[in-house]
Amino acid sequence: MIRPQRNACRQFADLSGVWHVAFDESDNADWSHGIPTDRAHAIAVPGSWNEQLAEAGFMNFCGAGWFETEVFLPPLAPGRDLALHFGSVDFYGEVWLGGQHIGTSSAPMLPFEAAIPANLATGSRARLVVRVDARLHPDEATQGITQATNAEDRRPRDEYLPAVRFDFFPYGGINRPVLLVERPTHGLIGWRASSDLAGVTLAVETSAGSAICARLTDDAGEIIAGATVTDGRADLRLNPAAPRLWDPGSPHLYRLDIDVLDNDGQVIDAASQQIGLRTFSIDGPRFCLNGQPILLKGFGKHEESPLHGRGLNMPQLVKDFHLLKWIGANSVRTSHYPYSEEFLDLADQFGVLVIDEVFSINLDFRRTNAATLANHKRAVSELIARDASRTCVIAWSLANEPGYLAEANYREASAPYWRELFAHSRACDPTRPMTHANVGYAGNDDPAFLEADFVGLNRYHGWYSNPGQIDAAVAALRADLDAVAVHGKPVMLLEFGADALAGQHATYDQLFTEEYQQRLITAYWAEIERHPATQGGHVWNFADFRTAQHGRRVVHNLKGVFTRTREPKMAAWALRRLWAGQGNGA
Ligand code: BDP
Repeated sequence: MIRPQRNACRQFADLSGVWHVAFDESDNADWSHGIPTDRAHAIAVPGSWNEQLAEAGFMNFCGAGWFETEVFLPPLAPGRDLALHFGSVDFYGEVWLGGQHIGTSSAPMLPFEAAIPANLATGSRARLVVRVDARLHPDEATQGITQATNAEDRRPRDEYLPAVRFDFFPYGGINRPVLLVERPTHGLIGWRASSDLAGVTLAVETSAGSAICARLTDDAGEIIAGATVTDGRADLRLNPAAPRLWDPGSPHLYRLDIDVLDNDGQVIDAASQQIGLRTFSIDGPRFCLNGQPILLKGFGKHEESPLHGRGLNMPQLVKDFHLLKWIGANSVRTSHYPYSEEFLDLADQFGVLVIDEVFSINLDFRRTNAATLANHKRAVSELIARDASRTCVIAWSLANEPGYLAEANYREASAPYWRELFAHSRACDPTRPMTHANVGYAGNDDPAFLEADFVGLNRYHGWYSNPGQIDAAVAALRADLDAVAVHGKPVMLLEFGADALAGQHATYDQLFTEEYQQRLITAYWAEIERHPATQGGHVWNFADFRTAQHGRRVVHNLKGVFTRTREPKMAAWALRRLWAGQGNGA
C-alpha cells in the first residue's frame, strides 16, 4: 500500500469534516444503505466518539457505530483508479459506497484501503457508510475481553468500564484521516528504502513501466540513479558526493523521488518520501547510532487528547515534538500500538528515534491459539510494510507485557510462539533489532528474551511494589538489571515512573506528589546511567492520559511528566536538567 501522495500521477482529497454516526446498541442493524436520520449524531472525523458524544450517552460505548458522509466521485479517465484510504478505524471497519460493500479493515490501528468499483466513479455524489467496531476480537494480537470473560478468568481487572485488557481508554471512531485517492491502475506497488552513512539503497516493485528513475535531493543539489525493471522489480543505489547524516542533533533529511518510466521515457507513476542517512546497530552491549554509542532517553506515549480521544490532533502532535526537544529526549516508543504516519513524519523531521510497537498488549497465553499467532504475524507484517522505509524507526517492539497475569504455563506456552513470531518479523525486516516489553510478573527469565536483540523491561518498583521507598525500589531495579544482563544483550528500561497529581506536594516520600515522581525518576535515571548493561530509559509516560474507569485511576493515569494538557510537572524540569547533563535533577 502506498501512502497517498499529491504529484503529477497521484492525487487525493481529504474527507475530514463533520460526518454523522448512529450507534447500533442491539448489535444487529444493517445500515449499509444509510443510517437512520432519527438516530444520527454529528461527529468530527477524524475523532473518537466518546468525549464528543458523552452528553448523548456514548462516553463508555464500546460497540458498533455506523458513520456516514457523502463523497463526490470524479469521473475517471482510462487507466486511472479510485480508492478510499483509511489511516485507522478503531478497531475494525467495514465500508460501503452507494450501498455496495467495498472494503474491510485488516490489522487494527493500521491503514487499509477500499478500491472503488468503476461503475461508481461517474462524476456524481455517493453515500459513504463505514461501520466501526470498537470491540477487539478475542483472538486478536491484543485479545478482546468482555465483562463476562473477565469474570470467568477471575481476573484482577474485572472492574474496568469499558472492559479492557490494557490501561488506556478504548476510544472508538475513525481516528485518522480518510482520503479519496486517485492514481494509475498500473504502476508502483511499493518500495523499500534503507540508508547508511554513504547513501540510500532502494528496491522498487511496479506492475508497469520499463525503468525506474530515483532522485535524492537536498539544498546542496540532487543525485539521480536509474535502473531497468526486471520481473516487476528494480534495485537502485544513490550516493551523494558529500553525504550529510541524520541524527537527533541534526536531523538532515533528503527528499527521495521515485519515477516509473515507460519505453518512451514518459513518467507513468511517481511517489516520494523523506529520508535521512543513518545507521543504528547493536555493538556488543551497546546501541550505536551512526557508529557512535548512544543512550536512549525518552518516553512511552499515547495518541490521545481531550475531546479528540485517539483522533489525530495535529496541533498537539507538533507541541509534543517541541516538548520532546525542550526536555532533551532523543527517543519514543509507540506504546502500545502503531502511531499515525503524521507522527512518524515529525519524528523524522525533529530527529526523534522511534521504537515502533505492534498492537499486542497483555497477551494471555491461556487463551492464545493458532488464530492469535496468525493475527499477531499479520499485525507485524502490516506495521513493517508501512514503516520499514522510515529513518526514525530504529527497532520493532513485538508486544507489551505478555504474561501479565503470571499464567502458570507462560514459559512453555510462549517459547514456541516467540520463536515463530520473531522469525517471521526478521523475515519481514532483517535490518532492525527487535524486542518486547517484559512485565515483572512474566519474570526475568521470560523466553522472549532469548529471541530478542535487546532486552526490554517495564518496572514499577517504588510504585506498585515498595511504594514510597525509593532506596528499596532502586535496589530491586538493580537486581532485575543484573538478572537480565546475563543475556549479554543491551538492556533498555522501556517503562518506569510514578503517578503525580499536578499540584500535590509533600516534604516526605508520598505517592501521587510531584516531589515523589521527580525523586523516583531521578533515582532510576542514576541507575540507568550507572548500570553497564543498560543502554536507555523511557519514562512512563510523556503525559497524563485517560483510562477506562477503575478504582486505581482518578480519571487519568497520572504518570505523565506533563499533564494531559501539556503543562510540565516538577519531573519534567528535572528530566530537562538530567538530559541536558546539568546535574542530578534535584
Ligand atoms: C504498564 C503498562 C502501561 C500502564 C502502566 C501503568 O505497560 O500500559 O499504563 O503499566 O500501570 O504495566 O501505569
